[in-house]
Amino acid sequence: MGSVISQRDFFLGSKVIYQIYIRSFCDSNADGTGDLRGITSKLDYLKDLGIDYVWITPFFISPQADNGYDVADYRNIDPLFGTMEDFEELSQEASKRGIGLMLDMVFNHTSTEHEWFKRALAGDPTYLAYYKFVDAGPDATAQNPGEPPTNWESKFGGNAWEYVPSLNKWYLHLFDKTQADLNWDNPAVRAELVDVLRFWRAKGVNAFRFDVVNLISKPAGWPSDNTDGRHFYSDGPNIHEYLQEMVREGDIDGLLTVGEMSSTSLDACIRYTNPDCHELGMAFNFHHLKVDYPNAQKWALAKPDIPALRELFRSWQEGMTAGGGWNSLFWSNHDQPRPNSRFGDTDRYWYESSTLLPTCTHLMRGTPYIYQGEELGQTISDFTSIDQYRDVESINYYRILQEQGLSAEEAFQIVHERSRDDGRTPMAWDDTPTAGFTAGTPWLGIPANHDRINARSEMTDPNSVRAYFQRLIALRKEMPLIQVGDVRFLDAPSDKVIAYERTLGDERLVVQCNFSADEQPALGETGGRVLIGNYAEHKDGVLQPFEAYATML
Ligand code: TEU
Repeated sequence: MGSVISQRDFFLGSKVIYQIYIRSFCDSNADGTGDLRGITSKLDYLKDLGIDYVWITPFFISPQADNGYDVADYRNIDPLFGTMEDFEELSQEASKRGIGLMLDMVFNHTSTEHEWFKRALAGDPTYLAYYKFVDAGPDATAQNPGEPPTNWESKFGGNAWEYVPSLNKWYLHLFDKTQADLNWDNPAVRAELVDVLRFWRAKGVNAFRFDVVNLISKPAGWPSDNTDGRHFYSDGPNIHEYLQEMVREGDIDGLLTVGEMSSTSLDACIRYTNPDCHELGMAFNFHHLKVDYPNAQKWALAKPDIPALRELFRSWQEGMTAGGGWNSLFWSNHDQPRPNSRFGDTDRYWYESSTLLPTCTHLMRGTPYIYQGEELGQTISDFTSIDQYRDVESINYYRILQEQGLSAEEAFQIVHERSRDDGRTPMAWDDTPTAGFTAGTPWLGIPANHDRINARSEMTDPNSVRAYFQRLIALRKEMPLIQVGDVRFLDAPSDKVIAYERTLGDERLVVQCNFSADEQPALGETGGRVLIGNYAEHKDGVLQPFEAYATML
C-alpha cells in the first residue's frame, strides 16, 4: 500500500465498538425487555472492558415486527425502551466515561405504521411518491392480484411486493411486508432523512450506523431475471450520489459512521469508505459469514470452508488497504448465530474457540466490533421447539423449509443453527434464573449455560474469555502497529490455518490461527515475543486445537 497513514486511519484504527441489542442487554423495569436505563446501569461494565463507542440497535417508535428495524417515528423513543429523558441521561453518563453513542438509522424502509405510509395508503399523492408503489393490472383483485412488478424475493422469504387492493397498487418491501422501501429517487424523501440525522446531531450524537444502506437505490424499469433480484438493487445505480448528498447535507463527513452493506463488492466498499469520496467511515460486509452456506444458501447446513474464509479476509484486508478504504472487523451481530458455536467447538474447546475468533480479527487492519455477550463466550441458544423463537425471519423459514419438502425435525435443525434469535438471547450478567437480565420474564429464552458463562464470574477470573477481550482491546490502544500498520496474508502450512502479518516501520507482528480441533503445523518462523495467545503454553512448531497466537518479530 501507499505508506501514507492518514488521520482517518488513526481515528478509526484506535477505536473499538461494542454493539448493544437493546431488547436483550439489560431490563431496568422488569417488563422482560431491555431498555435505555438498563444500558445506563451497565456503563461501568463497558468502561471496564475498554470500548470507545456503543452502537445501540433501534429504539425508536416501532410496532416491533422486526424488533425496531421497522421504524414508525424516527424522532421519538418507543416506550418499550424508555423516554427521551432516559436517552439524554444515558448520553451524559456515557460521555462522562468517555464512551460515545452510535445510533442505528434505518433509512432503506419505514414501518407501514409510519405516518408517511399511512398517508400514502389514504391515497395522498405526495406520500405515495415516498415509497415504491407500482400500478397493478386493470383486472387485479385482492384474491387475484396478478403478477407482481418483479420476481424479487424478500430477504425474509416470499415475493418482495405486497398488493394494496384499495389503491390497486403494489409496494416494494425487501424485508417484511410491514417494512416498506422508501423511494430515495424522490428528493423530498432524501431531505426528510437528512432532517432526521440533523435532529440526532443536535442532541449531540456523533456516530451512526446505517442499516442496509447499499440497498437504497433501485434500478429504473423494474427488471427481473432468474435470480432473487439482489444484484439489481445492491450497490444500486445512484448509491454513491445519494450517500454523498446525505453525508454532506447531514454534516457527518469524517465522523464515526458505518454502513451495513448487503451482498456488496470490494470495489463498492472502497468507494463507500475512501475519505476522498466523502461517503462513510467504514463498511460491514458479510461475505466471510457465508462460508458455511452451501451453494450460498443460508437455510441449509455445512461446515465452514476455512480456505474460502482465509481468501475473503485476504482480499478484503489487502484490497481495502490498497484502495484507501476501511474495514469493520466482526464475527457477530444481532443477525448472526453466535460465532464460537459456528466456527469452533464449544463442547470440547469453548474457551479456545471463543478467544481464537477475536484474536483473528482484532489484530487485523480496521475497526473491531464486539457484539454483547461475545466477550463472555456466549453460545447459540439451546431451544428445542419452534415456539421458543420470536424472529419473523426464523418463523417464516421454518414454514418455507417444510413447504419445500423438509420434515419438521429437519427444518427445526436448520433454524436452530441459523436463526437470528441464536444471537439475540439475553446478555448473561450472572448465574441467577433470569441471568441478571430482568426481574420479570425475559422476552426470549436464556441458554442454561449462563450458570457458568456470565459476566459476574468472568469479571473476577483473570483467565476468562472477557479478560482476554480486555487484553486485545488494550493492545489496540497501545500499539500504532495494530491501529494503522500495513497488512499482508501469509501462506500457511495447513488449509485450516489463517495467518497474516502487520508491519509498521521496523515492527512486525505475525498472527496465526488454527480453525480446527486438530493440531496443525505452525509457520516455520521461530523466536520473537508472544504478544497474546489463547494457550498458556505455546508448543514450538505446532498450533494446538483452536489455538491463536500473535508474535512480535
Ligand atoms: O439486516 C440486513 C440483512 O440483510 C441481514 O443481516 C438480514 O437479517 C439477513 O440477511 C436475513 O437473512 C439489517 C438489520 O441488521 C436486521 O436486523 C434487519 O432485520 C434488516 O436490516 C431490516 O432492517
